Amino acid sequence: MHTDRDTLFSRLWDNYCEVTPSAEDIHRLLDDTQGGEIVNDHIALRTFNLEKVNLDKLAAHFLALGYQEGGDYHFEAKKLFARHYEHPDPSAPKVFISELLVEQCSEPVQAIIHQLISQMDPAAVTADNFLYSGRHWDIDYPTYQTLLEESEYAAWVAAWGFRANHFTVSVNALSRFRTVAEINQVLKDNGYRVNSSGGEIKGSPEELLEQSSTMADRADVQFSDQTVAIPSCFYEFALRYPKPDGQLYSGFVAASADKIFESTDSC
Ligand code: OOG
Ligand code: NI
Repeated sequence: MHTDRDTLFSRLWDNYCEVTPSAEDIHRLLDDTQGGEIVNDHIALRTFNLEKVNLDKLAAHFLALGYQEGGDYHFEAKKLFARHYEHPDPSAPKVFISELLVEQCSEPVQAIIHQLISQMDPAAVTADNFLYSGRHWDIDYPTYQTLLEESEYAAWVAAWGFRANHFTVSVNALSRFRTVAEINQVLKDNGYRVNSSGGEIKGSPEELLEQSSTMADRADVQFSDQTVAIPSCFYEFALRYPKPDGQLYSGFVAASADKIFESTDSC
């Protein structure tokens, strides 16, 4: 496992940019106008809750780097569970890991997911590169579509495997942009689509967190029978507010997260 946090995040970033060219463009857009470094608020990863690849297997890579467990989040309709991790060093990006509760899916979907994961070498999950190692199985396009009908999340993980699903710009750390609304305007002025599910701005000052995200880019996936461009990854923006003790809120807001998951929807 990685002993160096910066190396891990820079590998995750490079791997994410390979299928998310808009992130680099937006990064440049914000960076150019403020002339400084972009700070990552958090990244997010997705998986299935099967023993071989569950949330804990992904989290182990971050625990090894000194991360600690934060909050738990439940998404009943989407059949997801998530937990966030944060590091004692406040400059370290937070990590949001979710997993699909496979046993709650239909029998055919469960069978597909078990079959995909059975193709994996069990040693892959502890390898240095696991968190940005992509897909470890073959899948054809009709199988992807079967998953998509029932769970967009299942289809996404089946097509993309293990990689950062998004990076998140810390709006607090930007010098020229102060609000999520301003960021959304810049995105739209530059032709990007902002996720509007539940409103373009998720959360509120009262919830101590406001967020927005782009709709995912599309990138080619080589299915075993054909290559198809499908939603890949998206970019997110987060503005955190101080708690009564003066420290910025470091958790997530389940109702907002529920809508952010939809940033990889096709429409
Ligand atoms: C995670 C969605 C939730 C947040 O910041 O609340 C999220 C995902 O799409 O995998 O990123
Ligand atoms: Ni996020």
